[in-house]
Amino acid sequence: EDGYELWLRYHPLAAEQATIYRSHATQLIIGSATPTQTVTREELQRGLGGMLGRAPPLSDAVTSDGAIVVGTPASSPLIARLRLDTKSLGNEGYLIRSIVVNGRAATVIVGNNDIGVLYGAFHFLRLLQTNHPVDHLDLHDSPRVKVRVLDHWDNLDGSVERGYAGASIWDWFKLPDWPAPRYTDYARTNASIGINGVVLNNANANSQILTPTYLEKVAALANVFRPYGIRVYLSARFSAPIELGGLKTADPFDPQVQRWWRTKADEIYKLIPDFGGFLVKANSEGQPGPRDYGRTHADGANMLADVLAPRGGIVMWRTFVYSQANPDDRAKQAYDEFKPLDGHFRANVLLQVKNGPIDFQPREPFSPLFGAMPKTSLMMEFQITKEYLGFATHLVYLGPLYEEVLSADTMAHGKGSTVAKVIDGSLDNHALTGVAGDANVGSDQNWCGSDFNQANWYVLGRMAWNPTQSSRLIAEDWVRMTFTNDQAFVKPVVDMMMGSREAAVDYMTPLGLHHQMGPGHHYGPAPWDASESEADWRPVYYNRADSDGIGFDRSSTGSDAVAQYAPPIAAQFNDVKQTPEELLLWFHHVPWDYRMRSGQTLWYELVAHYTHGVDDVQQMRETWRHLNGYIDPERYQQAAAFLAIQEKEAQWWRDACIAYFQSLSQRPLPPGFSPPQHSLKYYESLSFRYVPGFSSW
Ligand code: BDP
Repeated sequence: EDGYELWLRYHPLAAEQATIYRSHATQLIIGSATPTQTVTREELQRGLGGMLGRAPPLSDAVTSDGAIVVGTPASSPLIARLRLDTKSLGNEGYLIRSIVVNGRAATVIVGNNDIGVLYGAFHFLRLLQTNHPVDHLDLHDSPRVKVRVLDHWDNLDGSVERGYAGASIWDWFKLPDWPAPRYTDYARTNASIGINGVVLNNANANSQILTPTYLEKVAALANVFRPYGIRVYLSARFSAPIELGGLKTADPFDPQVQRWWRTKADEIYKLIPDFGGFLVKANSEGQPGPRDYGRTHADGANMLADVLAPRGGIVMWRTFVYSQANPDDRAKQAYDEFKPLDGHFRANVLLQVKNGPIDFQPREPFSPLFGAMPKTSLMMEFQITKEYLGFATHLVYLGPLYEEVLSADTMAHGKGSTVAKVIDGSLDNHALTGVAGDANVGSDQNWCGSDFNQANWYVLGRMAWNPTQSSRLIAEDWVRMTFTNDQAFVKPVVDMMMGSREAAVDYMTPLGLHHQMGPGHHYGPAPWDASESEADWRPVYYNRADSDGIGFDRSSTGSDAVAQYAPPIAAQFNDVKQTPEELLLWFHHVPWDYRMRSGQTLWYELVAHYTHGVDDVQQMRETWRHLNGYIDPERYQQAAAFLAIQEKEAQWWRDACIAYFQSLSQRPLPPGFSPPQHSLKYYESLSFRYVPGFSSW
């Protein structure tokens, strides 16, 4: 067991269960006239064959009870005759129903299009994988979000920015002639959770990807992905007309620049007729952009959007901008820059907004852009790779983080204006909607650097499909599919996963602290660090700790970032007493002796939270220790070893942070809490030269 099969393992089911299911899988009626139909058939044969011991024989007609009938009304006269109501399913939806066909009990998996049918087939397989009864099925589902993409931060040299699962899975050197089988497995995996787009290259883009040599390689990947309903997108470097076209400018208003992009788009669409479009990181962290020419982000995005619109392409334009010339408060800058542009973007532009105002911290409040740009389509950007959450070795299930953000109420149109409704377009009636996840996939045999990290890929796909789903139920599906259906294993593991994110918040950045990680590589604690060249890359900029207290004053007496939220939320965050304590130090600078709701001081609670985080990880290890024997030794032992690393590093985080903050608070440790294992000097002296995912050495 090396984790390669992810959640699509299809291992033999327990004998009793398999016997029941076999009577519901006696024959398979499915076309193979299109590539998508063919891969759907193959997946069902593989899945049913694996789980039941043999795949049901293919048939043209329903002749026995237990038939499975799969397809679209347009491609199957048999399905057309059933006159199922498929209107509500849209382009990508499906229904799965137990009905009588030709006097025989059958299960039908039907969509309006082949891709919906493929999604339905994966859902049906999941029912078996999770031991769900299949005799009275009446399911239908369709995605609530249109563009569901993975953003790869993969560089052309094979490195992956913030990648903790080995090198890039794209072997550019061997493409286009060698489309490795792994690409097909990648596509199957994505389709199984409804991902329908892939941005192949890093948002910090190299314009080489737009050269004919690379576009041929991109086209080869697109050919592999197409049957699985997956479009390719590319990160475009805004200055490509200069670098590749020899122009003197990349000014979006320059006719030559516009012509260059039009010709480039023609070239791309000739090779890849269903090319999805561009992702652009502009005027952010040194990337070129329209601001270099005195133009706005809307000017830049619209120029590219106009080029792509005739071919159905879109632009995903990132709002992750902060100017280092303006260190007032980085948290305010995306809003300041983009909010005034509301209503200025073309219909085929999606603004890609990170979930919080800073940068994928263990906990952030939702970005104030959600709800603030009603005339613009905003898509969500979540990070799947755990840059700030312990890399590959910490067990942190991100479902609760995603759920917390999506269920947050922006109050933009009164109560119930959740972030999920901004994202699925229902709040302001947007048809173009999207969710992106910054991928955690690499060339490691287990794809994600650890088996538990696979759950984060899984939950991203499921929540992109339906942003109101429960992360606990998704975790349960994942555990059953990935490990076992044994309830004695499933329950404690799901509980452990659900608590894991809060544990990481506690041992890293409790009570609203943020960005306390080591400079540059973001590995380990460094709350004292002021070595970075830019103020807003320094942990001390964010914690503002001194002898009086700790926290970033973003209230009206400070940076006033709170004013970017809708009035009721702004009022809540502005008031130290009403601010949820989990975000206290995000919004307020608070004295060490400040009285918390528990009646204890802030200093006490800070120490208690750090300690609690470590205790939680110890508890996770304990839970895992009791589960030896339920799963294969290979995956069991790796998780056990990684939990040991996590415990060691949680302790390091706690001790280093307490040592530093104690040097400022000058308070004794509250009774009952053990002192840091080493001196502050020791923690400060640690340095890490070679850390994965960070190549700027
Ligand atoms: C930060 C990463 C950096 C990325 C940047 C981005 O530290 O490596 O390039 O975000 O999203 O999280 O563009």
